[in-house]
Amino acid sequence: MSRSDDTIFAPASGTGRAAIAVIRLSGPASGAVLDRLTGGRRPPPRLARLRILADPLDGAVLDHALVLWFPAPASFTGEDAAELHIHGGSAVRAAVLRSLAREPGCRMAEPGEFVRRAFLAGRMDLSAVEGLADLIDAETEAQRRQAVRQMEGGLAQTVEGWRDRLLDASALVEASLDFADEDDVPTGVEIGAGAALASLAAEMRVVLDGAGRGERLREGWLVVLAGPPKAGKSTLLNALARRDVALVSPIAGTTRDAIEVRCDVQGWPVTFVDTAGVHETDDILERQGIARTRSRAATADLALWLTPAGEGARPEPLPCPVLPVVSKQDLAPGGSATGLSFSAETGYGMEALVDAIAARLGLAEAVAGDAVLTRERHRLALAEAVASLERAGAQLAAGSPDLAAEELRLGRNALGSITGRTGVEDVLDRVFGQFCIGK
Ligand SMILES: Nc1nc2c(ncn2[C@@H]2O[C@H](COP(=O)(O)OP(=O)(O)OP(=O)(O)O)[C@@H](O)[C@H]2O)c(=O)[nH]1
Ligand SMILES: [Mg+2]
Repeated sequence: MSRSDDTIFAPASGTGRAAIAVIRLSGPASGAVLDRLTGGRRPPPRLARLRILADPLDGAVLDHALVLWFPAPASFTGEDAAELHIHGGSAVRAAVLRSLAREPGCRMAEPGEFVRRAFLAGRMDLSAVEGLADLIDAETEAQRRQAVRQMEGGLAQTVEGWRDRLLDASALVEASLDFADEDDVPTGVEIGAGAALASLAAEMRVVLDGAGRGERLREGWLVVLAGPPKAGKSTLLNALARRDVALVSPIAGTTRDAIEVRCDVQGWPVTFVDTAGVHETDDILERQGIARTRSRAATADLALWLTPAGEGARPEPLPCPVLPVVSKQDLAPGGSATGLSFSAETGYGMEALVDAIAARLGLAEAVAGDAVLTRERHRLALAEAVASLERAGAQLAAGSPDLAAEELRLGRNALGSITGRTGVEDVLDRVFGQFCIGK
């Protein structure tokens, strides 16, 4: 890790041509750099001012920019910080970055370094940092809601509440150590602490059992489109994606490779996989494609088995739940087809199809408002904490408060690691590494 008293800078907006680009700075030299770029006209704190930015080296005008100055500690990182809202062309950006790089004590930020500084300054806990990363990555409405909740401290508040109660119970146990009598009989204090621990562990276990839901929403669902050749799988994928991603043709065996598209289904992230038609064939490429269909289905949450209207359905067994549907409804409207029928060409039945997919995946129930754990990291830490509490309870009951006290210490550390209070050095790089430069 580079020196933390460096002043760092980076573009905070995306690359490419745009109306404006934002460059942020953070660190002790931020104010001096602003003075040098603006000819001594540093704006008042937290008020945007239009300034001419000039290269301190030769006075050449770089751009006209909106400039903001955030003196410590009231900034995102808690340090002296600044923002330059410059024009969003690549040459403008490059020129301003070049000038900044020449300023003494300044260097380009590493990915996630602004957030890392905010965390180290105590401006955000680790779970809020993860919520922020998820918010930036959120592709759907449900993901955005979950990320905002976590960024605003939903998880941190729950965990800190548990940690406080655990501290109280630990204090009781530690106190009883000082008055330990010789026989191994639990005292009244220990029995009280044991009861408090049991109810706390039970509460934590409920949240732990629901852990999959939050992780699920971050990762999304996988739905395979399967069926015989020419059933209209690729046409359906294009309709779901609302763009032409897969080749469509009247020739059987058009699709050979699996094509995946991430879609937004009523706010939920669902990846649809278009696959090769499943049938007997000698074509070696097609056979590989069919093998791929089966292997994608093995990790899928659902497969739609498409049968064109008017044809007999012969769904092949697949290693995931299968929802049989009837495609090309326009070819046999009013036909006797049973089950859900749709036409990707005319749009008939498409809404009902999407509803049926959402229902089969259980999207609406997937994340109740209170899903708090969103990552494996949280789940493992909470599982460790619950296990420690349960062991501590057993040791208290067995009259070994000293062993129980040690378990409770482990439990506190495990809980603390979720918000980044304790024992997180090893996860910091992973958490901050997921940000792009400028965040
Ligand atoms: N009338 C009608 N034709 C359709 C519909 N959907 C697809 N087709 C036609 O059916 C043919 C096959 O469509 P594809 O989407 O390529 O079928 P596929 O299941 O991907 O076929 P393979 O990739 O070969 O397995 C094309 O000529 C499409 O235009 C539909 O809803 N109605
Ligand atoms: Mg196809």
